[in-house]
Amino acid sequence: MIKGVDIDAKIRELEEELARTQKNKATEKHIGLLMAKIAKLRREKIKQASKSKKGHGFNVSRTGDGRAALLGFPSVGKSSLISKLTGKESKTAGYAFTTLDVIPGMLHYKGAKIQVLDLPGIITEASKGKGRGKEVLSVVRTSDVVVIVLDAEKAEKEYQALMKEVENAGIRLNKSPPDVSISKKSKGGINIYRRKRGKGPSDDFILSALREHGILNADVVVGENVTEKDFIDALDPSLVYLKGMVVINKIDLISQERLKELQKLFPDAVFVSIYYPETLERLKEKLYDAFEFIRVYTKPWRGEVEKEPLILRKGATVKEACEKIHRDLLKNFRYALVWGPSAKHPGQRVGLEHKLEDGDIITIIAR
Ligand SMILES: Nc1nc2c(ncn2[C@@H]2O[C@H](COP(=O)(O)OP(=O)(O)OP(=O)(O)O)[C@@H](O)[C@H]2O)c(=O)[nH]1
Ligand SMILES: [Mg+2]
Repeated sequence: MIKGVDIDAKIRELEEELARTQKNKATEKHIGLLMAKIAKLRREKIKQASKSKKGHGFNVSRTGDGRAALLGFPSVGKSSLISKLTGKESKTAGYAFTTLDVIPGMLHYKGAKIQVLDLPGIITEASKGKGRGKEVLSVVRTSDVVVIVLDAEKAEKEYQALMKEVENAGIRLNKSPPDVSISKKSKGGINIYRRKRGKGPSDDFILSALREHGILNADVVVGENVTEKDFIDALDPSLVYLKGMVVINKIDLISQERLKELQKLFPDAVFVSIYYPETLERLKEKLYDAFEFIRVYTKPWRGEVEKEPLILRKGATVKEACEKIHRDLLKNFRYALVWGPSAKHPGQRVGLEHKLEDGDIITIIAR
């Protein structure tokens, strides 16, 4: 295994070479190779980061219906916000790196329980191991929603720097996995199919990126809007695709003009101050919305529908509902009956893979 520092040096070297390489027909192959190599080294780094320093307060067990992580530079107000959102006291102070561990709090909102993690502030080059950034980012990877917290006075710069760290840590926010499918085969070479002719990375780029991953025989389908970077992402099974939201804090310290400017730059951001309670209520609501929770009601066989719904994420299946009800239910599962939006007809009989929808009623039949 290559050691951390060597990987950094190697990545930097390849990145410099990539920056130097003029893009044209003749170099496409080489660019594909470089990008694939960089991605592979990054993956190695992430793997090492998640392995190191286990049991130092960075492994918080998952409870509640979903997990959000507060990510930001030091002193932007992450700990202050978690206290306001969840009532959990996390030390706050006017100096940087007040928080040194992962502090979990629980936000109860509209019947859902959201675990919110306060994290140590990260600094530039966190993904390369500066500070405890690598570990912080590996905790972020375990969350469902990433809350990027920015200081209103320097939001633009912070945002750019944080997004770079997030990307380098193998996290993709508000994106779906690229529209690329790769079916490996034992012979026949590489066959490239395009959803739209002439769209997507060049054949040379694709061939050389695949070769770098040891793929010599495969059917590859490339979607219309797939960029070179997307294609490299598609080869990377370690990437996580999470929901992201931007929170801009300390708006009590900026002028109306500055606020207007920020609202233009970050149209989807939530603007808050710990001194403006109504902004914190809005933050709770926006955070809750980001999870896209659905409510599913259980009904015992021949019994009444339970009043308390199960809170699941959008796209959840019967399997996830079972897991939520009881650990052993999955083992003894036979089938389920569903009434409501996801059912073709009332009381439809379904299996574990059936996708549930908000407002469904479900009866699980177990052995
Ligand atoms: N004016 C103003 N100050 C705030 C606001 N939110 C937090 N602060 C102050 O900013 C300082 C840093 O806040 P923290 O909550 O400790 O920041 P943090 O992001 O947790 O910092 P680290 O743990 O070091 O990463 C404290 O002095 C807070 O009182 C706000 O909305 N307005
Ligand atoms: Mg803190």
